[in-house]
Amino acid sequence: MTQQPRIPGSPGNTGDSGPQMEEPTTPAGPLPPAPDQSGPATVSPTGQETGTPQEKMAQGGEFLTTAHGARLKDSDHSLRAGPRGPALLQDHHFREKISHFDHERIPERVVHARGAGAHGVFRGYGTASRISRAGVFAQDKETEVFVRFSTVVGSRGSTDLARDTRGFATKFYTDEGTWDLVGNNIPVFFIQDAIKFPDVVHAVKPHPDREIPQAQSAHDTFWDFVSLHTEAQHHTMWNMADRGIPRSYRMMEGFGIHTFRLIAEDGSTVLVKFHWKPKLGVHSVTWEEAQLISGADPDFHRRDLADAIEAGAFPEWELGVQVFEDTEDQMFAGIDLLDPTKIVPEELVPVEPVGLMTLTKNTSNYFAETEQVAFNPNNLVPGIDVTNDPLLQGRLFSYLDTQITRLGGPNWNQLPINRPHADVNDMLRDGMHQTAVHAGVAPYRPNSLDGGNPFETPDGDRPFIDHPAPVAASVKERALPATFDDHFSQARLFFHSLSEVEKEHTAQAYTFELGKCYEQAVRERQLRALANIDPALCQAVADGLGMPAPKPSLDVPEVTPSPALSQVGRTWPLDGRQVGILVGPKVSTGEVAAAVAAVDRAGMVPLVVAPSGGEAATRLLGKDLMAQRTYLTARSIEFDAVLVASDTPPAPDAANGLDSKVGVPAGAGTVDPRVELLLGEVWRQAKAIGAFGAGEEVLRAAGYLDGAGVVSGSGGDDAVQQLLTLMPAHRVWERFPTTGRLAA
Ligand code: HDE
Repeated sequence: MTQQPRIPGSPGNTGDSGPQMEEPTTPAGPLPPAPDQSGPATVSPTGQETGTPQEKMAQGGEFLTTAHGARLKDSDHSLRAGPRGPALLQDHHFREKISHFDHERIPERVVHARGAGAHGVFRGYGTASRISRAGVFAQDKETEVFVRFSTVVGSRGSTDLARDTRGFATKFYTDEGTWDLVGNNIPVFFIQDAIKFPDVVHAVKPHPDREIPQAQSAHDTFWDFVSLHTEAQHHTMWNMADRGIPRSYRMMEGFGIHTFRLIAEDGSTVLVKFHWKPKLGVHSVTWEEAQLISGADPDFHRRDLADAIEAGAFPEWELGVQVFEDTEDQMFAGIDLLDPTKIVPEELVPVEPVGLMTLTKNTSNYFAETEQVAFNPNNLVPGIDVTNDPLLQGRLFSYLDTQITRLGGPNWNQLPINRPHADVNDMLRDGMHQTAVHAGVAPYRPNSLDGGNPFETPDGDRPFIDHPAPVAASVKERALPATFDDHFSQARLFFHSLSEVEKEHTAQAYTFELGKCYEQAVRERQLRALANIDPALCQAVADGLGMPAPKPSLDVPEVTPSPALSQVGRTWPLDGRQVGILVGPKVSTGEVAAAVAAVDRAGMVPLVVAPSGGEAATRLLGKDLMAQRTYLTARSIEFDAVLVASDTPPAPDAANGLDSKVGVPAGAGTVDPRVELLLGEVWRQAKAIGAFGAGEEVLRAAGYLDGAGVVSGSGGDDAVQQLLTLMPAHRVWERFPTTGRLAA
């Protein structure tokens, strides 16, 4: 029996009992491996395939066996000296099973431990072919990709919605070798020189004595570091802004951060910065939502990505480049292109699209794919090269090195997910976990014994070329150029590019984080840094902390805002957004069906929320409609808008809501307290709210009917059409309170 794919919002999600699966009784053959899961190349140096498809499968045969293939009769009882006797050492199956289990874990990544991955395809537009010889950019060329999104700070089991930077790492399995673009969702980094990386990571990780707090930057050591190393202020500002709490991996930008060098067919070069632009726009959750999510659904981003792909709402990003002349000084408009704490505003140099990435397939084994995938900025292909960015230079060492511990040896490239899709003939031999059976006797060159194989690639056959970039005559020293010295003006540029609401959120985030610090000296030092970025922001945060605001110690520069940095003011597609439709006893099923159909037509996911599930929901809604959530299992965080489709009287029956009536005086209110809670959260999260029919009474009774971003329709379809006028802006921005103090 094959398991039905689970559609987001299907009955299995209500927490009510879903369809019973029968236990299969007939052994079925193994599934064939997916192309990217087939075993590592077992190609001999002379190009002979040495592995049969059967040998390359991870699992084969119908019956349970030991690891050496002996068929087993019983895997549920250990071998013992009688039913009440001690276990016997000779039980090889028990020892093998337990021992393998004992070694199932590998070290988690030192940073970016928590992640989610998906497969997809990248299609070149051909627009970059004039500046790079890399085949991946050729017009309509399709290249398989694997993407891993991640948080940076938390452990593997931590929450998705921590305030943090997100990793955005893409492996392009190109015909010319694997290209890894290992980026983040924030275009700048904390430090300018890789040698400080262990320091910043030690500072942001939990305190070493008690290992608290998990997955958070709101603690003394982090703010101690960033206030002492003021180059971190720009990146920190992005973290404190809404970018630090994305709505979805599907709604994040990605950035290569460093400046890279592209090499064209004729050998000419340009400098570029890579940008991933999500088709769905850049969106965030509110801080309250982030905190709710961390408790109610810590897998929120992981689930959102997998559900969207499973439902066929394939996430898409356009890859773009900002192109700069490869000049000797590598500067643009006073910005040092080698300084990874600086951006070049898009208004000065537009992002030119070069291809489209579509994620089309979820992983089938988290460990084999998302955990074992190993990214490496050294993985470059002909036509893409590095620059001397001192952060990038250090990464070129770190990623190769880290996999040796994490994946247990030097052969991690042979793991199916890391295996290049181009031919490999590398003369690397042996080592831990070697799985290739190399033929031949001469893994060296030149040789005469293996027919001279492998040969070096002549120019015409597209070898990787180390671009002969000139190296300025200099002295050996531990120093960065003076052009890296300005740590504040771009943080100010970012802050001044935000809308007033986004600025308020940023001020609140600083206040929250510094409020969690115990050391007064750390808070004072960070306020001094804020004074040099923006005195009004410094004042707002100081007020929140109940501390005096220091004066700037440097001239606060004039900046020209970059509107592209704000998330407010544009409209975006709604694919895969979720709309909760609340129903109650007096529901009109025809109108609910119309609302469901309208949400579906808009490319969104309707989730009907009924007082309870199971047969009671069927009695209420009839056979053609299904309740995906109940008042008890629904929570505001999973809805992008809510439509109240009927009355929702106070919970009649304690068994349904358990403590839902606690604190509600008898006879008070006419709305179910669980619905009131839901509406209150959705209101504060500034999401669109709609109603029709008796639903309007619910909104009136709860006090929301005349509020901003609340609409009512004549029926189900009309109410959804009204919601559709609000949702493309992502939030009802005017609902957020502002103080006026950061308006300028
Ligand atoms: Fe990383 N980084 N990093 N990093 N990084 C790792 O590699 C490192 C930096 C980024 O999903 C590690 O395999 C150093 C910038 C992502 O598997 C490690 C420096 C950017 C991922 C490492 C940096 C990144 C990592 C940990 C300072 C954005 C997750 C496990 C020079 C451009 C990839 C691993 C995945 C992972 C080192 C700075 C992005 C230890 C030394 C800047 C997305 O090698």
